[in-house]
Amino acid sequence: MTSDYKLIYFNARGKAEHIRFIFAYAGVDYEDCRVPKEKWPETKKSMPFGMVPVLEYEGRTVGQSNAIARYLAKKFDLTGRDEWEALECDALVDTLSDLKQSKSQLYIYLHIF
Ligand SMILES: N[C@@H](CCC(=O)N[C@@H](CS)C(=O)NCC(=O)O)C(=O)O
Repeated sequence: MTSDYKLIYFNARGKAEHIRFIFAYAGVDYEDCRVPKEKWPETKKSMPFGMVPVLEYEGRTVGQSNAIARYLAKKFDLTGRDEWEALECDALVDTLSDLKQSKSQLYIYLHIF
């Protein structure tokens, strides 16, 4: 049986793992397509903005990890009990992005300077 959803990313956690968590938590089947490094240059040409993660669903394709995560969270009723809790979910996502940003800035600083 094929699943309705296809998530395309590399064989890494990176910007796709929170989307995989949403599928797992919701118990929804999806195709976890992990592009091997050697196939990336060819695959990149057909990805929106040449980047992944990408979600395919019902013949449509979209990129942007957090937009995909929010869309699925809404569909699977994982955005909290009310608008305030939905806001708290969004705030948590943005805080995690800030933390990742600071981590990569620290990594660059430690390895370049
Ligand atoms: N804002 C985008 C960024 C996506 C992004 O940076 N994807 C990287 C992997 S983490 C990528 O596709 N890199 C390969 C390339 O640019 O060729 C998102 O959150 O989905």
